Amino acid sequence: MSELVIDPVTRIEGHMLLRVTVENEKAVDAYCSGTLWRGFERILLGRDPRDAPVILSRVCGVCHEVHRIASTLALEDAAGLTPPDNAIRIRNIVEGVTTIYSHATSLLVLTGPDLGVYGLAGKEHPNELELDGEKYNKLLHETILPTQMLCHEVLAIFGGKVPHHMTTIPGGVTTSLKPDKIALAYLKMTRIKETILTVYNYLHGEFIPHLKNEHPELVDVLLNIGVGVKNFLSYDVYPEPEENYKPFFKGGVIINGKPEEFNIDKIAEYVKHSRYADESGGKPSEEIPPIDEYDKTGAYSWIKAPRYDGNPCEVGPLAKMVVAGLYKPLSPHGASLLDRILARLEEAKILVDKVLEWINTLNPSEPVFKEYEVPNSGTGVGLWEAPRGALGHWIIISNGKIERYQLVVPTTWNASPRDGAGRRGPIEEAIIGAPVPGNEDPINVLRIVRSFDPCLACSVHLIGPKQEFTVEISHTHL
Ligand code: NFE
Ligand code: MG
Repeated sequence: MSELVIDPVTRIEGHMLLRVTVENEKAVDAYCSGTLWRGFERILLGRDPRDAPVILSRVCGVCHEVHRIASTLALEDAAGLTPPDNAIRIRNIVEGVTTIYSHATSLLVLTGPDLGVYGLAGKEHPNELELDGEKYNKLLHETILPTQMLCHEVLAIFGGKVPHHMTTIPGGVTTSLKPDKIALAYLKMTRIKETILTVYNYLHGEFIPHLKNEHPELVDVLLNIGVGVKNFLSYDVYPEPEENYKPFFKGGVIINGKPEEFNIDKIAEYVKHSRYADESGGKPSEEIPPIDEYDKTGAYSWIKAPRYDGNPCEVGPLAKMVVAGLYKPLSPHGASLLDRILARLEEAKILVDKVLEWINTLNPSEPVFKEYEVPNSGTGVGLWEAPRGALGHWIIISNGKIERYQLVVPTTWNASPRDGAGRRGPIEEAIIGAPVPGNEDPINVLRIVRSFDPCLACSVHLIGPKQEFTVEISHTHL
C-alpha cells in the first residue's frame, strides 16, 4: 500500500489537498481537504440585510454572479416579495450566460487538457488524449478566449460589469432595457451559439465515435471510473414567466437511482471531520455561525459535509441534467467521468438557446423592479443553481439586521469530507477504483476530481497572512 499526496490540486479554483491510498495500481481510499478558512457567514452578522448580496457576490471570482442572485432570493423570500417578470428574465439570462462561460472554462481550459482537449488540440488527431501545446495555444486564442469575452460582454450589458454584476437587487434589477442593448446582446449570443455548436457537433460527430471505434478500451475506462455516490441533488432554477413560473430545470433528488420528493428539511451539515466545533453543524436554517477549531481530532478539512437525509449527494451539471430528465448517462453505473463532462456540454448547448429566448421575451415597456423594504424580522431561503450545482442561502433577520446567515454551496456538497457516519464525500467516493499506473501516476485521479469542476473558495466560504503552500506531488510508501 502506498499514499499519493497531491497538494495543491491544480487546474481547479482554490486550494484542495488530496490523499489517496493506492493498492495494486488502484485507488482504494481518498481524503479530500479544503485547506482555506474563510468567514463570510461571520462577516455578515449584525449588518443591514441589503449588504448581503453585495458582500456575498465576492465569495467567488469564478461563479461571480450566482451568490448575489441566491442572496437576493433569500431576502425577497424573507420579505414575501416576487420581483417583476423582466427581473426574473434578466436573472435567468445572467445565470445562463455565466454558466455557459463557466462550462467553457471547465471543458476547454481546466478539464479539457487532461483529455487532450478532446482531439481539438490533441497530438495527431484522433489521439490518445495527449495535448499538443501549439494547437492548444491557437485554439485558446482564436476560439476559447474570444467566446469567453463575448459572454462577459453580454453579462456586462445586463449586469453592469463583470465579474460581480451590480444590477440584481432585492425587488428586481436595475438594468435599463434599451432596445439597442437588447439587440446587441442577442447578436453576441448568436456568435456564442455558433462556437458551442461547432464544439458540440465535433465532439459528438467525430471525437466520441472515433474513440468508440478505435479506442473502445479508453471509452470503457472513461465510463467506468469516477462513478461516485450515485445520489443526485439539484434545485429548481430558471423560473419562466411565460410558463407560469415553472422552472426550466426542475430540481429534485435521486437517491440510489430512485427519484424522491425533495424536502428541504432533510438537508443537514455534519462537521465531525471538519475543522469546526461540533455545535457548528445542523440544518442550514438553524446552524450557528461557524466556530473554527483547527486542531479538532479527526478533522481534515475546512469544508463541512452537507447530506440529504444522511446521504452524500453529487451536485452539478450531471445531477441537474439527470434530475431534470435532460441527460441519460452513457455509463451503466449511472454516472462516470465522461458523463460528467458530456452533461456539462449538453447543458451549455441547451442554455444558449434558452438565453436567446429570454432575451427575446424582455419587455422594455414593463418595470424591472418593485419597492423592497427590509422586514424587521423574518427568515428567508434562496435556492438556486450555480454552474457547479445546487446553491442555498439561508437568512435570519431580527431588528432589521442579519442575525444569522448560512450558505451551503455546490462544492461544499461535492468536495465534502466524511460525515458523522463516516461516509465519504462525492469526490472522495468517485476516486475509489481509479487506475493509478505504477502506483504513482495521478492522472486518472486528477481527471476525476476535475470532472466535478470544484471551487474551494465557494465551498469554504481570508487567507491567514501566515498560510504556506507546498507545491509538490509526493509518493510515500506506507
Ligand atoms: Ni466558486 Fe460556485 C459555482 C458556487 S462553487 S464556483 O458554480 O456557488 O461550488
Ligand atoms: Mg456554510
